[in-house]
Amino acid sequence: MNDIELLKQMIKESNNIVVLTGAGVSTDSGIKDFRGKDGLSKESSIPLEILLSSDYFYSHTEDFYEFYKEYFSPEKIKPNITHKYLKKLEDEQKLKAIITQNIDGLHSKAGSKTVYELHGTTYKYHCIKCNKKYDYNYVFNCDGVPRCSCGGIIKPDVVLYGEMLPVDALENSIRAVSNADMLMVLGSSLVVYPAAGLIDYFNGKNFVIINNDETSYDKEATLVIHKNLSDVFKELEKGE
Ligand code: CNA
Repeated sequence: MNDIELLKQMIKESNNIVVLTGAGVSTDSGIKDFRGKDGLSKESSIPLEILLSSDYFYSHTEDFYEFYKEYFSPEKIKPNITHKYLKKLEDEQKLKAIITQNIDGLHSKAGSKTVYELHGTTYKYHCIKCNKKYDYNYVFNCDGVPRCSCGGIIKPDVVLYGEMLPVDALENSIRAVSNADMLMVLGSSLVVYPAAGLIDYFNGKNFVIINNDETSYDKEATLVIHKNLSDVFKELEKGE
């Protein structure tokens, strides 16, 4: 049996699949990842852990937004075959939850319903002074730093480096992984915690990692596929 046939077999025998996704699921939608071969960390002169930190947001708000708006514009981006395949698995009631480190909203755009966004979303914003809510249209149509009607600075509902993860999303994720019979980790370098640590809660049968590069969790997985995600899901679809 080759890798794809094995993966197909695992999906077939599982009824409580949970998927943890990272930036690699969205590279084929045109959004660069951080640590892959064409990742943004190679282009940026300032480390991303600083550029996207809470400290930097408050101390260099203009520079923060200049980078953020160029890189995270949600316009025109569309779900790719991986997002769509996961939506189909949910419709078939095999997949119970997607836990994502991504902030691009593409799983929801693909129609997936149970999505835990551990690092928040580029679609939602709030004023740091009065907490009034804003959407991305408002923020991306403002020049420079977006301001609230009260004069306060508007901040993305994204978890920046140095900030806590949303408690609900984290608790729901732990519960989902603990109950899963299959865990798939897709397109993540698994170096960002606590997201990567969720794997430790898995007690089920099949633990699958699909990623271009090696990860430090590869040796713990039942199946590791070092291939492009779109190619893998195209092959899965072809065989149906
Ligand atoms: P990462 O550290 O950039 O790792 C991505 C991994 O995916 C790398 O190991 C790549 O080799 C692999 N990869 C890239 N493209 C593919 C592909 N097509 N097929 C298979 N493998 C691929 O990203 P992580 O998600 O692990 O790191 C977590 C950070 C990155 C989170 O805080 C995210 O918010 C943040 N991030 C999010 C986005 C987004 O929302 N789309 C984009 C970039 C970074």
